[in-house]
Amino acid sequence: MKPLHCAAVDLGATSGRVIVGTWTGRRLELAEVHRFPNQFHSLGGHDYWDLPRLWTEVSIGLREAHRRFPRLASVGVDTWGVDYVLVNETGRLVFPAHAYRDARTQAGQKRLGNTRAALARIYDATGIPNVFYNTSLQLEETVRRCPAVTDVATRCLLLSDYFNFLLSGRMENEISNASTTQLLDVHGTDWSRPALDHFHVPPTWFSPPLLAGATLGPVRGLPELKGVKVIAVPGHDTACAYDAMPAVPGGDDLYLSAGTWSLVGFESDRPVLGQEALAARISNERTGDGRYRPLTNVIGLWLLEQTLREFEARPRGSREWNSLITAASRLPRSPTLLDVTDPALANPVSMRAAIDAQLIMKKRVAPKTLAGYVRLICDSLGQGHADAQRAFERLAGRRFQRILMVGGGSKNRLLCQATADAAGIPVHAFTLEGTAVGNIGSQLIGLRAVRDLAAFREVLARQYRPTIFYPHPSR
Ligand code: LFR
Repeated sequence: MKPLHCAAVDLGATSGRVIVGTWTGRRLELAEVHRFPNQFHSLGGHDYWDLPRLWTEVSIGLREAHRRFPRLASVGVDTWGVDYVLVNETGRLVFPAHAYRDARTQAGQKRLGNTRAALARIYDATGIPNVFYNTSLQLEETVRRCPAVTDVATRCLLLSDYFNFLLSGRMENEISNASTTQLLDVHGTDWSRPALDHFHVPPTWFSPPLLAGATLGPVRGLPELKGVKVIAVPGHDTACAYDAMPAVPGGDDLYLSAGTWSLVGFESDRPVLGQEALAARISNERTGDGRYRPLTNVIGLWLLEQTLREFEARPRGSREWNSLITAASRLPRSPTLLDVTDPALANPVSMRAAIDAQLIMKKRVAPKTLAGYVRLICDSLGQGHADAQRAFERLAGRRFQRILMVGGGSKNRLLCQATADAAGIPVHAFTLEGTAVGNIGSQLIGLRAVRDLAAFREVLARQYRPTIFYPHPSR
């Protein structure tokens, strides 16, 4: 067959990239054509995304993709979850795009958390626990504080939906990202009226969610890319990362997409619900084809990224990273671990101070060196991953044989080892851009170049060899 080229636009909260996948029928070759940093900006006490800049970077990347691969067949967009825009019928922004770490949802989260009946009702309806970043809480706050927004906004698009709109002119809500909102019906594939009503969100802001794989039309937003198709891939980056797991059929694999967040979970035909699931913060998000991906969001390498900002000796390049990880690995295992579920770690002014404060509460001394913090953070995340694994095993009646790990964190051998040690099962760490690979896989399936997800994963399993970390429980 002739090689097929698909471009993945993959936007994360701290960096974005455009990657072209070339499919030969037996292998997937990746070429990163553009990468850029991303961050939110604070203004007047709130946090906002710079959307014009993101679009500029996406355009640069796609033009470059087209220059290097003139026969580019398609493009798909995935982004981090929960964040959205409010637009009018012409697609014009009518409210600034807030970043999910903005503290504006704190009051709403507390309100819901304090009403047990409502909390259980919303979890039963949506399968999503009460987390500060939920779209539901963000929209509730917007409508409460700026009620006139309901006069001007006609649609709510998750960020992946919005970029699809900018590219294709079509306004759709794709299911995997829709499922991160806490507004989707966990028992079906449409929006949850009880949840929308609870948070005072106008139901007309959403359209019935689209399954991934659908073609939205040709690119209209960038004249150079005329004829290239826009395909609705799983818009949620974590759904894409899970699609890229070289998993064996049968459900014995636990997935870990380790980046700014650690997303620990698995795939299932049914959700994991009930009081215990809520207490374990199990989030029943959806795959692009509408099945379930029960997962727990562990705070992730955000802890390390933010701690590093406070040290001048921030490693540059892989050599320096390597020596930092080696230095941390030589230290003894941390006797006291951080409580990685502590909300004080979500967006503190100083991460180091927030970590130290937790240790002081536990009557422990804070690390003196950067390597000491790295050790503490990796050990604590490893334990957080294992706690999620045990909760899934208990509540979903599964027994996982291995953990498949993708994302930036899979290059951090201390984190991989700490995870294997705490979980008691091997970690198979894949150096692969999971989110972009899953995005491309969905385009290939949409273009009918690959039969289905299982066939795609078989190719990945043959092509990518993992580094395996076996557990040493005594360490
Ligand atoms: C990862 C991710 C997580 C989501 C968090 C906020 O990039 O999408 O899955 O919980 O960001 O959107």
